[in-house]
Amino acid sequence: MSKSIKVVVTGAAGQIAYSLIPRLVDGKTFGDKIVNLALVEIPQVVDKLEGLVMELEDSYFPNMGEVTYTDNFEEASKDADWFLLVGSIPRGIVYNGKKIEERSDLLSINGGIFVDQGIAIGRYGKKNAKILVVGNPANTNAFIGKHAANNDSQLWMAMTMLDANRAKSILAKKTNNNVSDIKNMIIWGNHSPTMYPDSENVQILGELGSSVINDINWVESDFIPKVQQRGKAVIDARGASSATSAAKAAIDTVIACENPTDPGDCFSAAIASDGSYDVPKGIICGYPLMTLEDGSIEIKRDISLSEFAKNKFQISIDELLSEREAVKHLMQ
Ligand code: NAX
Repeated sequence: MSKSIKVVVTGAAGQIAYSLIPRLVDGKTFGDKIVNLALVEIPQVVDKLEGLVMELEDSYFPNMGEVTYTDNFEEASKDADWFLLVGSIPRGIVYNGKKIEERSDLLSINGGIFVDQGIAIGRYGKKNAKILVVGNPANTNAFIGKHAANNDSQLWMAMTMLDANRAKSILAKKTNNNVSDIKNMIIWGNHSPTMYPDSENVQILGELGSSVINDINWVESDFIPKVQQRGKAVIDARGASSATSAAKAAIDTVIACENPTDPGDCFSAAIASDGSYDVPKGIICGYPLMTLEDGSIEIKRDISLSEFAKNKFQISIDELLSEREAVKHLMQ
């Protein structure tokens, strides 16, 4: 009999989740494992999930196990292997009578949510649970959640795979290659407009990006800002934020964690710094990661950063430190 796995998804009635959830049970993301889903929403919209569950049933996914939905995160957390934390309060909405426009307000409100979710995950999630935070501000939400969980055997990540996929797509076009020819794509720092997408250490058909591209003006004035601002460009064009590409990136992250990384490659996600690359310990920072044969996930440590790269990366580290400062009242 196939093994089973339990996956919790928050924000399950939102637009990313609508693309994401079917792919969790399609028999590809978790191989032949039976996937039990626990879908979580806020009380105001949780009933809508009945419709999603009906659609999942009607789709007939052979690998779909039990599907439950709830507004009770603690209940959903019990013995879960994976947590995809997509739900968060977006900028621009009115929350408790106030329009949420400042990043500091966003940090504070979502931070509060992640304290409670972190406590539940630490207490009720599996010992080796993996947590991927998608809801923004993703790195700092993960930082708060990890602190609240207080369970170091679990792995907290914030999603930067979408940024890596965007960067690969731009580099593939620039160099007339396939996206699959681009490896070792690293997003350093914060999932925000300060992120540093690394065009120097990327491998294009096995050659270092620094020698293939060799056009610092294009890198600085075109490539980096395009990756940093791609989310906004999608919003401007679509009238809504990235959804299907964000769902694909979350799936790519799960697959990258569930399977050993090919030698010479890495994948992008933000995890707690252990001091690697001189990043202050504890902040959730975008790094090059590898999944080893035993399933453990490690930072790839042999990347060399140019002075140009170090300067760009430092801007994002400084932003993460200022976000940490803004939420210190939540770190009891
Ligand atoms: P939607 O507004 O469509 O859906 C979010 C859902 O989360 C809503 O249904 C809401 O009711 C629910 N929710 C809010 N608080 C919750 C809580 N405490 N527990 C459970 N559910 C809760 O947003 P969507 O487009 O799906 O985006 C979700 C999040 O992803 C946003 O924060 C967005 O900024 C973030 N993104 C992150 C990306 C990344 O690369 N890390 C890229 C895409 C996206 O912008």
